[in-house]
Amino acid sequence: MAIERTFSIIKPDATRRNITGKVLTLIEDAGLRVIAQKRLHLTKEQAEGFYAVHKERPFFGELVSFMTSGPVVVQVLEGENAIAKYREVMGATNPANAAPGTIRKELAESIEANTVHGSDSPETAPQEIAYFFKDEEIVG
Ligand code: RTP
Ligand code: MG
Repeated sequence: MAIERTFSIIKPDATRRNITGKVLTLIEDAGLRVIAQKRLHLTKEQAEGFYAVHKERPFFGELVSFMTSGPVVVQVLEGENAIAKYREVMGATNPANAAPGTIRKELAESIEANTVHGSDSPETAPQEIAYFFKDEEIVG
């Protein structure tokens, strides 16, 4: 299996509850390695740009206000099959539908305040990484 990189955001509901370490434990326990990380407070423009794919969706405005409601932690994760593996570790978008042991089942508050973001494909992962990180900030 290929070693891949994926992009992760620990969302404002997790920084507000001071549980970023619990999220990180589930990430590392799954065999994923954090090779870049920083804490940011997203601007409205950054959040709108990042989630531009959802701009026609009814929840877009609320999503942008949630994602700018507090600090986030952005990360690059590396590991075997990292993109699909992290989606598995995250669990379903709605925590009510997420499998036991997943980040969203164990830690998320709601379909919106769902604790983590992860890239959904080999096309989006490098684009999302480049949106937040310069090459020299990533130490593999
Ligand atoms: P993400 O992009 O954050 O990794 O989550 P995802 O792929 O599982 O879900 P996606 O459909 O891409 O939705 C992006 C984020 O928008 C919020 N959302 N709110 N109120 C709603 O019905 C609703 N649906 C989605 C969530 O924060 C979701 O993660
Ligand atoms: Mg998504």
